[in-house]
Amino acid sequence: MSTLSQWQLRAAFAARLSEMYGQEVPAYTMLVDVSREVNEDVLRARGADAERLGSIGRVTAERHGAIRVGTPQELRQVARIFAALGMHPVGFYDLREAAASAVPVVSTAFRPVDGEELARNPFRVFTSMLTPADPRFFDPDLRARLETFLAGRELFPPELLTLADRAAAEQELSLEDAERFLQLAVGAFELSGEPVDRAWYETLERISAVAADIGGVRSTHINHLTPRVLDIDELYRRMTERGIEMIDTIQGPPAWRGPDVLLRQTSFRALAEPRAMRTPDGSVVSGALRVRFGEVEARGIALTREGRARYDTLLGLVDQLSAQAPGESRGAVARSVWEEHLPDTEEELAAQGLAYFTYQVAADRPRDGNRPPADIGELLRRGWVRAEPVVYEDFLPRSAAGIFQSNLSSEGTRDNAQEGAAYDAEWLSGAIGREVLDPFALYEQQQSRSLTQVARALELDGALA
Ligand code: OOG
Ligand code: NI
Repeated sequence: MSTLSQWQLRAAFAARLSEMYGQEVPAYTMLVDVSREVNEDVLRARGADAERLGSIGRVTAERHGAIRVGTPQELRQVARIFAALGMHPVGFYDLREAAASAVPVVSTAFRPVDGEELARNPFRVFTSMLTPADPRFFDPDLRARLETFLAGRELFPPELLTLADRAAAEQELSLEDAERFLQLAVGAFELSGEPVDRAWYETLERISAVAADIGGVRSTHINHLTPRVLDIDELYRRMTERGIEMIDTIQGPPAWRGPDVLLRQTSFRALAEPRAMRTPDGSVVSGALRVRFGEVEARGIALTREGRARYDTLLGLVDQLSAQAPGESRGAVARSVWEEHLPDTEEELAAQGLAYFTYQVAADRPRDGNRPPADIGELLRRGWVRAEPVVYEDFLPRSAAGIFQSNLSSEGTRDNAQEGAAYDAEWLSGAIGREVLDPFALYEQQQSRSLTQVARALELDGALA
């Protein structure tokens, strides 16, 4: 092997980032170990069923990272690095209003988009960009200072970007270039030893801890790296038993009897990390910052637009009912809402068009000489085809905001009397210089391609829908 392909670069980058982050944040290593133990136990207990949403190999290696940058230019550079790894921007998340605390960012996720690439290595990175132009957080003077500060820093060395462009253009790198690229790329996300200007950092911190983490320093760093677990309730119990103080909830859908859908996540605050600080008189003292955290997630089936609308409505209903019954746990309220309003089998989720599946002709389909029915529901019922759930590969804005918020020590400030700066997926596409893809369209495509193949294999005239 004399070259590394893009997926091999992606897998190597994820593995090296994980090794680096484990050295920086030891609690991460514990989280990865406990996740692996839980996954092995679930596999033993549930057998093949445990792999319904991904092979154990994929799930064990699976991580998402989170990074935060300051400007559209920095975001464009990040996009070039991820393009080298076969990762594309998917989804637009506006977290500025999704949290009670000040989280002045808009985000997207870089990830592989086609099924084969996802199966090889699904590494994804939730990427947030600061919004200095939003007057609810930054007055004109602070905005100007912040923009000047950001314009004067360089997060990614030119050599890294050149190698990234080469990998994207040629879809591979020589071993030597790959080694250099990986070193530079991992290095760009390492915590810097350069002293932090304490007065500047604190000025931003008064507005938002997230703003200080992004715009208060001259470098960037990985904020967290999240393993995937097959039983997040059990993981939560085991981490708590080990003395790790988790945030008080698991975000996203509740634990319930039906299929896992979308994404459930929980986290804990990492320890304060020593950072050199430069004081106003120019001397360097040792200080500490507590900005990084540990997070873990369980993934479920991707919901269609209708399914997602149902999910959002149910969350609202859970809020309302929990407010009316303060004595009851939110989890219990959510479970009963779910049981009342969401079908509890994959078959019904598919039949009602609430979730995405891919379809294959069954190897043991009936061979009685009859023509297959031209209806997907009938084909499933009569054993002609099988359905496989499509895994949710994206994020949830409300959960993301909840995770940001629960790990902040101060609320910061947001002046709601001001009109917020407008951002949307189209704006972000323009800023990045690449189209921000619509996650629903990607899942839909996966499903409809499989239906086309089934129709062809069974020689059905019309299209299946
Ligand atoms: C990103 C927070 C969101 C998730 O998994 O929803 C996130 C950040 O803290 O930078 O990572
Ligand atoms: Ni995360």
